[in-house]
Amino acid sequence: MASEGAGGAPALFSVRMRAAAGGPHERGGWHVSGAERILCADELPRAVSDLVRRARGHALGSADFIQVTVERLPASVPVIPGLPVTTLAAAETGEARRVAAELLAIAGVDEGVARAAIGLLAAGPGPGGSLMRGAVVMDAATGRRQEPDPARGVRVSTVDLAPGVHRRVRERLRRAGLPSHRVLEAAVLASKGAWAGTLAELCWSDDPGYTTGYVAAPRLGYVRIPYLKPAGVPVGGRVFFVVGGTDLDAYVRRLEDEPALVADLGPVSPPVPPTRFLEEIRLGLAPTS
Ligand code: WAQ
Ligand code: MG
Repeated sequence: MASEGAGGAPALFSVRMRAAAGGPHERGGWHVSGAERILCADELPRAVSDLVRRARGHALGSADFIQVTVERLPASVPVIPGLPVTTLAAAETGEARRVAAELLAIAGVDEGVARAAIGLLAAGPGPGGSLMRGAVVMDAATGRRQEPDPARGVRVSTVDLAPGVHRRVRERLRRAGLPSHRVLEAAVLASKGAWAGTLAELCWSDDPGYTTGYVAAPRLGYVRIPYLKPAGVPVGGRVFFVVGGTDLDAYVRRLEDEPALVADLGPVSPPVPPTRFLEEIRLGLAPTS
């Protein structure tokens, strides 16, 4: 029987996983995998075992440190909108990165800052070109880094699709021919970022086999860009761009600590030529129209 929260709604639990190889993160292990879920009580056992399996079978190496935290959430969790999903038909990394820079500029990031951020992810955004567990927070006008800990970064946490929506969204992504698990997780994370006040986000994976990245912004939606990274490169990361004068403490608290449920992802569009998408956005057309 599902446990009840105040007011009779089923209680919700945050499930967070982080995994490392070569020891825990705090003792020099390298980060292998992390995940966030929000679930009803009866879904917990299966979800926890899925996360452990995933950490042990990850492309970056099998974890020998896995921490799973299960925490009951307050009775009422805000429900936030999900971004629409568009895929651009970019053909190679040079084009992909030019398009990413243009999208970031349209979203309000200074052009030079956008290019610098792409260079930062390519080089490895952590100290000495290392990977970060979380995201860079960057001033969109000056390029100054704002995250309190530049080795760890800021981690978007306690977010998931609303209970009962997963299957439908996964099905929608699969019908569009997309790797549903990967896209779902990233688009949910980006949706929370947008809700928290992020001007724009840039991301590609540190997984050497995964080359599609994205730019996300309230005005653009979640825009997938194939070949944003060349194949075989084990370096990636995330950059959240914020406008100057953002209350950083409140912003980071929203991303890391305030739970949110994404009502649904927006529509999932078939691949579109980058030039056409850029034109439509400049004309002020919504990504889904
Ligand atoms: N919060 C903030 N930053 C994070 C988080 C998080 N919860 N999780 C990972 N990062 C940062 C960290 O620096 C990683 O190195 C980097 O992002 C990339 O993480 O639609 O898989 O999990 O097909 O490797 C994009 C999907 C996939 C594109 C991104 O990222 C698509 C991906 P990964
Ligand atoms: Mg990864």
